[in-house]
Amino acid sequence: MTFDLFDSLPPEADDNPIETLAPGAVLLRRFARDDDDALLAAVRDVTDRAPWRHLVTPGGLRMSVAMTNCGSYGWVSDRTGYRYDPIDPDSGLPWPPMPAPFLSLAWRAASAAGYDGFAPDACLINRYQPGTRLSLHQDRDEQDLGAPIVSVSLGLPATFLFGGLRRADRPTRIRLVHGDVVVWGGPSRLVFHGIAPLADGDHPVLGHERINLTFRKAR
Ligand code: MD6
Ligand code: FE
Repeated sequence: MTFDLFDSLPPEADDNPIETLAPGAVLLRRFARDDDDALLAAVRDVTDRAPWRHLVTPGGLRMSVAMTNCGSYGWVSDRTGYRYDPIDPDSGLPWPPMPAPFLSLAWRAASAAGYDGFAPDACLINRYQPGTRLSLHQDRDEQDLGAPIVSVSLGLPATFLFGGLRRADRPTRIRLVHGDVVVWGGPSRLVFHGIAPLADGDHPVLGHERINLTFRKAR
């Protein structure tokens, strides 16, 4: 595996390797590291207007991840199901617009991964605290499954569970740290994935939290 990874890299990319996780899915280690201040300031602008909340699954369980959204559509879950909604149900207002640093990072990461012209219209923002987990799921509520998803990790490290196309496929465990970006689409677009319970730690920028941004083309 190590041989494949380094063999596929152009020589100048040693300090920013593009690691293939599966066909269509790549890990850009530390790609967003230098954008962290701008991204986190933008997260604060969003959460001032659309505060963190714990959604309820259609089965009635409160999710341990706190969530909010920005962009033209937000992903929401309630007793009636999952959907993309242009209105924040908590405020009755449209979601905050997608901040410029979000759009720029998502476009650059998608492009580096081989997906040109990515123009997300939704960003789901997840907040994890020690013990928070996200159980195995597929992201399949988007209309255009041809577009990739760009996922940015900030703060405490997490163990990403990357499974297969069947729920029963045993996931591989991938450590994601501050600034890591995962881009996936194509044959991996509907892979089951999740986050193992977050281990406690003290991150220099985010303390006891992990924040994840996932950029999508919802419509
Ligand atoms: C997380 N990410 O990293 C959860 N979904 O906190 C996701 O659920 C996810 O990273 C779709 C595509 C990429 C992801
Ligand atoms: Fe997901």
